[in-house]
Amino acid sequence: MSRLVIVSNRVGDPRKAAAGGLAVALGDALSTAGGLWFGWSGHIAEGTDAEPELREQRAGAVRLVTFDLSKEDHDSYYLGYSNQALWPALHYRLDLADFGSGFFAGYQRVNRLFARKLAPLLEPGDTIWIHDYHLIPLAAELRRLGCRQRIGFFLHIPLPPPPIFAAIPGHEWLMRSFFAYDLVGLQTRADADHFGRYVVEEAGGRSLGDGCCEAYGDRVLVRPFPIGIDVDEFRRLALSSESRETERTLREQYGHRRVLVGIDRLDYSKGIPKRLRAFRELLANYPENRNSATLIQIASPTRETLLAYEDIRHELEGLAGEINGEYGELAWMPIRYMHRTWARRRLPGLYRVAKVALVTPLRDGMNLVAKEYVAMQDPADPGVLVLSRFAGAAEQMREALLANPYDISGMAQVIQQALHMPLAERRERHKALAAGIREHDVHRWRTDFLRALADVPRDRPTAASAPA
Ligand code: GDG
Repeated sequence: MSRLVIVSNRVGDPRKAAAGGLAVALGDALSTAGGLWFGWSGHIAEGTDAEPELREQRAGAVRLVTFDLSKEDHDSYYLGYSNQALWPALHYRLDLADFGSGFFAGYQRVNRLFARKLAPLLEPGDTIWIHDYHLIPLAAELRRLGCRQRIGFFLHIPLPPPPIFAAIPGHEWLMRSFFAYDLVGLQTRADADHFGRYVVEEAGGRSLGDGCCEAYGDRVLVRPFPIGIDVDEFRRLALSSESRETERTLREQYGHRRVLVGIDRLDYSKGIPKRLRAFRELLANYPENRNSATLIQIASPTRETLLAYEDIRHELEGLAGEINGEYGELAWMPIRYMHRTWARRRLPGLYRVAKVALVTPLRDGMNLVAKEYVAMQDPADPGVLVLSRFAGAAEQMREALLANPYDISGMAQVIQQALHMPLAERRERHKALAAGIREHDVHRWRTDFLRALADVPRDRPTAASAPA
C-alpha cells in the first residue's frame, strides 16, 4: 500500500477529543497506510521574513508537519483570497466577494511555499490528497517541482455554474490548476456537472463521459464523492457523560415545549437570519406555537476579523432580540441564541432533544449537521429534518422536508409541517434517511476517493497542464 500524504490548510490532530469526524476519519486513513499530514500550524510567525521552519509531531503512526505563516501571507492568502474572494464566490455570493489587490499574489505565493516545503518530504510511491479551496493550485506547483506522484483533490465547498465561476478574476488560471490533479472530487453530482459545463462552455474542451474532462491539452477525472459522518463515532459521543447531562438538563428545562435546533458556524452561507425570520413568521402565522416552540440556535464564532462576519453577527443579535421582545413571555423565550462554540461531546444531547432541526443554508457544499441530527434520533420517535434544497446534502437526503431558504413564508409553512408531522410519517422518513447516512458515511467517502485515485490511468504527461 502506498504511503498517504494529506495536505490541508489546517492540520487536525486526530487524537484530540475536540477533533471532528473529518479529522478522525482522515487520521484513520493515515494510521492504516502510515502517513503524513501537512499544513499551516494556525500560527502567525513573529515579524520575520525568513523561510518558515517545519515543526513535526507524532500522533501514533501519523506524522503531523506544520509551519507558520507570516502576517502578510496570512492576510493575503488566508483572510484575503481564500476567505474574501473564493469562499463567497464559490458560494454564489459575488456581491460579497472582494478580489482585492495583493490577495491573488498572496494566494499564489503561499501555494508555492506549501509546495516548496512539502516536496522534499515526499517519496516516489506516495499518494497525495489535497483538501479544499485554499490549495487549488498546489498540485500544479508540485508538478513544477518535478513531483510525479498521484495527486487527488477534494473541494469541500460548492463549485458554482460557469457564469458564476467565470466572474472570478483569474478563473481560467484556477480551472487550469485543476488539470494538474489526477482526480478532482466534488461534493455533488450538480457540482461535477458545473465543472463539466465550464470545460465545454468556457475552456473549449470536451466532456468524455464518466467524469473525464479534456481541456488545455490535458485530462482530469472529476467525480462526486459526497462526504458523510462517522455514524458510530457520533453515536458513541452520545454516551458521554457531557452529552447525557446536556440531554437531561434540556429535557428538564424544555420538557413541555417543542425544541427546534440550529447549529452552524456563524457564516453568511448558512442562512441563519432568514431562518430566524421564518421562525418569526411561524409564530405570527401559526399562534398555536407561541409559548411552546423554542429555537436553540448555536452560532459558533469563525473568521471574526472579517467585516462580512461582523455584519452578520450584528444582524443576528438584532433579530433574536426583536423576536424575543415581540413574542417572549416571562416563562418562555422563543429564541435561545448562543454565539460560542459548544463542546463537541454536548452536541448529541442537543440533537436528541430537538423535535426539528433547521438546516437551511443559502448554499452549502454538503452540511454535516443534517447528517449528525439524523444519526442521533430515536428511530421509535424521531425528529424531523428541515433541509435547504441548496445544501449539497439535499441531493442525497430526499426524505427530509426540503425548503427554499429565500422563501420566508414558505419556510415557515415547512417548519409548521415538521412540528406537526404524524409519528408514522416521521418514522418512515427517518428510516430512509438513517439508512442513507450509514451507507454513505465518511469511511465510504474516503475509501471511494482513494480507490478512484489509485485506479486513474496514468498515461498522460503529468506536468503539461501546470499554468504559468
Ligand atoms: C465545510 C463545508 C461540508 C458546529 N458548531 C459547533 C460544532 N459544529 C460542527 C458540526 C459539524 C461541523 O462543525 C460543521 O460542518 P458543516 O458541514 O455543517 O459545515 P462547514 O464547517 O462549513 O464545513 C460543508 C464540510 O466542509 C465537510 O466537507 O459539509 O458544506 O462548508 O460537524 O457539528 N462543533 C462544536 N461546537 C460547535 O459549537 N464542537
